[in-house]
Parts: sequence; C-alpha cells; structure tokens
Amino acid sequence: MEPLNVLILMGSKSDRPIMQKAEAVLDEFGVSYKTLIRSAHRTPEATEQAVRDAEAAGCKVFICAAGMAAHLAGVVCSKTVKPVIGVPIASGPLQGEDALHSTVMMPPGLPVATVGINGARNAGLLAVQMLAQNDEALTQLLKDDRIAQAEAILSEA
Ligand code: RP5
Repeated sequence: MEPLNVLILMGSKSDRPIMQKAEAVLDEFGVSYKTLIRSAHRTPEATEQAVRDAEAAGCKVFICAAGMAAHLAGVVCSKTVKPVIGVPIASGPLQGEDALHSTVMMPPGLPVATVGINGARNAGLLAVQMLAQNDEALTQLLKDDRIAQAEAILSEA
C-alpha cells in the first residue's frame, strides 16, 4: 500500500467545494492523500483519532480547513508535531474573517501555517513544497509549475 503523505481534514461537507482545489493540486503532483470530514467541535474524539491513524499511516503534512470559529487546524496541531496547514473557509455571516483569525492566531509554541481565506490551492502547493524538501522529482515539478505560471501571464500581455 502506498504510504499516506497528506491528510486533508475539513469541518463540514459544505467545505468540500473549496477543498477540492487542494485535492486537485495533490493529484496534479502525484502526492498521496486522504480526505476526511472531522470537526473540532462536533467530533472532537474522531478528529484526534484521525490524526493518530494518519500518523500511523506515515502522514507527513496535515491540511485542515474550517469556517466560522475555526479551531480544527489548532486542535490538530495540538495532537501532532507534523506541519499543519490551515485553510480558513468563508462560511457564515463573517465570510471567513472569523475563520482567518481563529486559524492564524495560534498561541506561541503551536504554529499553524495559515493560507488565505479559501486558499485551498495554496494549501495544496505548500504541502507539496514541504514534501519536496527531500524529493528532487517533486522539486523539479514545482519549478516547472512556476515557469508555467509565468508563461501563462506573459502570453496574456
Ligand atoms: C465549520 O462551520 C465548518 O468548517 C463550516 O465551514 C461551517 C459551517 O458548517 P455547516 O453548518 O455547513 O456544517 O465548522
């Protein structure tokens, strides 16, 4: 069985349309991942279990997406020393401002690398960059992606 590299957690199925962009990046770069719906508030024990199971399966990076009072990334961070990437989701009346602050403003000692509101693509890319630290092939794919981005912009001029 292929080892698990990334676990994507999201607080609700309503977060899925955004988080599919993170999955698309991991598919694009051939990175193995698993996606689960787990909530810091609604399913705290199952969230902790998901972290334990993922670590046992070799998971190297966690991506955690939640909206409103978004504590999922912080709770996962409290249960692992693997890097945690937080994605604040624009759900609810504050449209992600609440989730951004809840995700990014972690106490000293418990870092969550937070991307922008709904920044699922960047979360996927940051996970790939973390994995690429020890992977020449992934590093080359990331360089190719930067070149492709530049070419796309220049071709529009
Ligand atoms: C958060 O509350 C979820 O991550 C979601 O963004 C938001 C709303 O959840 P639902 O009411 O759609 O399940 O926990």
